[in-house]
Amino acid sequence: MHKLFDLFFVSSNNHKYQEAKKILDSFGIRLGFIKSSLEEIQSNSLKEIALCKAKDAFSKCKKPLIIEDDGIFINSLNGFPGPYSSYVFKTIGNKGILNLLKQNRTAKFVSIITYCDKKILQSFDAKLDGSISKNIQGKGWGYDPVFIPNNSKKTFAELNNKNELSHRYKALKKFSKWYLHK
Ligand code: ITT
Repeated sequence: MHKLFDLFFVSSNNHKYQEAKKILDSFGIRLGFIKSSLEEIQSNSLKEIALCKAKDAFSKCKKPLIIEDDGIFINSLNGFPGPYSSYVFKTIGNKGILNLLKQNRTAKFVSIITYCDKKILQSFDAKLDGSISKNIQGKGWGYDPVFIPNNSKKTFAELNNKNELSHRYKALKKFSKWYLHK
């Protein structure tokens, strides 16, 4: 019998899964979804948080899986919200972020994908440089309506090729190269 999925994405965030699935489909990897809130330690390091999430996910699911930890880092705010991006989005949201910014609007999105199975725990990271728009532009989830990647005039929410250039795409591309040759 053929397996339906090669591996699973464990997350509470369906948007992240939908994008990861499309991206991995394009590399020939079939990604299933296990919706679950994972233990998130407080740390300034996305990689440490990702490792902890992956171990927690594996202890719950016992299947080959990936998890993802992301952050948006704003230069004029010394990298804030960084590892706290999810909490900051839920509390002050995009309007709150726009109110904090003046001239320097440069920022980056970082993604860490961590793979875990019985024997392996391995992380892949990527960043995408860009800036924060002056207004909310377009409809999208999370920070998509305010993040403009470099060399673009549009936000992630306005672009139709986000999944071909995002921080998530870049980290999953690294992961795929490794996964398909392991
Ligand atoms: P998990 O259950 O997978 O942890 P989460 O939403 O809490 O889901 P993170 O801890 O990685 O995920 O939080 C990062 C936050 O950054 C996320 O909640 C979004 O608000 C935001 N974010 C991450 N990637 C994004 C993207 O591609 N576009 C817009 N916002 C994004």
